Amino acid sequence: MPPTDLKPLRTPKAIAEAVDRAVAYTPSTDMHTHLYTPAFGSLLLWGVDELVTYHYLIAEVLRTNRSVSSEDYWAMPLARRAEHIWRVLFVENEPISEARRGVLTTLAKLGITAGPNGLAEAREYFRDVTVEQHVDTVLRLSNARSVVMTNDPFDDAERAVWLSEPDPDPRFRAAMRIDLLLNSWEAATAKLRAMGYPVSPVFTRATYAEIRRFLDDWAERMDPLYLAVSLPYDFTYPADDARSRIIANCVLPFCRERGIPFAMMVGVKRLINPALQLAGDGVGLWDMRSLERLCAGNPDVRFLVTVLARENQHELCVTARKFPNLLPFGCWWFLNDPSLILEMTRMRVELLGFSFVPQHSDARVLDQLIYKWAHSRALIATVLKEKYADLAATGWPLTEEAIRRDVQQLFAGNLEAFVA
Ligand code: HDL
Ligand code: ZN
Repeated sequence: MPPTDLKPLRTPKAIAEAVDRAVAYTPSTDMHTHLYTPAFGSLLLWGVDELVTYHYLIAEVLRTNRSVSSEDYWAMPLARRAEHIWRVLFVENEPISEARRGVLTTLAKLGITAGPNGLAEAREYFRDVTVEQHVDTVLRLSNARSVVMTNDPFDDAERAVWLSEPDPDPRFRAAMRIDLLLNSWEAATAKLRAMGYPVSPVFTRATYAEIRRFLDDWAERMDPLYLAVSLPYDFTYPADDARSRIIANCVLPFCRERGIPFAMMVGVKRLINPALQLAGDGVGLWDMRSLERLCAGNPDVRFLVTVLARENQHELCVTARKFPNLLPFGCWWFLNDPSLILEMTRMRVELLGFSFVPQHSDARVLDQLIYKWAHSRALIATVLKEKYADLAATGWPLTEEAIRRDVQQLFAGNLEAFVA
């Protein structure tokens, strides 16, 4: 980073150049991904065949070439699935969508010239690359300082790795994910009992204690930055259901006593087309009065929240203005598109200043960090240039030092402070 100039930046051009420098140089903390350290083996997805068969692209290929059904698609081995997607979505049709452009951005930054032969060339590139080398390459190209995983103690494969006490990699931090506990209590009781936590489907004091013991044991093992859950669009709190009982009697006390935030990702309409499997989820509007009640009723608990419906974004910003213990984050899933990232980031700066986390990658495949951060950095820079130019137009003495401080806050500082 060149020495910053404390001379006020007066022209849009000078401001834009300072923003580009700060955004390019500032390392990010990626607060939500589905990545793992190499110690987790095949749980960490990487390489071009995984990149090309990302579930976003499965949804697109099935509608673009309807002659191949989802059953036909899933019957193919991975390599054939990748070739099918490449042919339909990149060769026979322009790779114009965000998920397709992302693949090409990643290949280009890896030095693989993207063209109709890109899949074959990329396979050649990956032939003698080790996963450890690739983690270093991808984190460097993404300028990601650290990556937060999604760690599910109910997942048998992942639990086995944790129990083997894998070597930690300080660049990868844990987040404890409890979807089964909060969204499928019946199934969770069976798993908890099998893990040695004798809970009963009926909520007794003993059952609450066993759920807490489970959360404490796994927090000791994982040292999570936060406790996370994906909740459906019709999530209501409080309600006369298992989810509300567990949140009130276990989750909120756990977060309060352990001093970590509760991260709620709300708005999924699970499997509106089951045939698409991971690609089959839809989106729904959330009645955010539940968020108001949670934030108002628990001022000593910090909430990280991202919502899936575009139509919920303005209310999330307004609610965050009312509750300092609420930190909005990211342009999640169906919102991770240029037109919506620009709209949401402008709204958030206008209503929240810099007191939010503008983006997370949600990367499922290691290589995606490259494009998800390249695309978002450019978009966040676009908004910052507009807003700083508006600020400078008031005569305010804007400096590059201030811009660097603000960008560090957005890309890492806000989250690190909120989880500390
Ligand atoms: O629940 C989640 O964490 C979501 O991000 C889902 O994993 C979703 O399938 C996804 O990958 N979105 O990007
Ligand atoms: Zn996710």
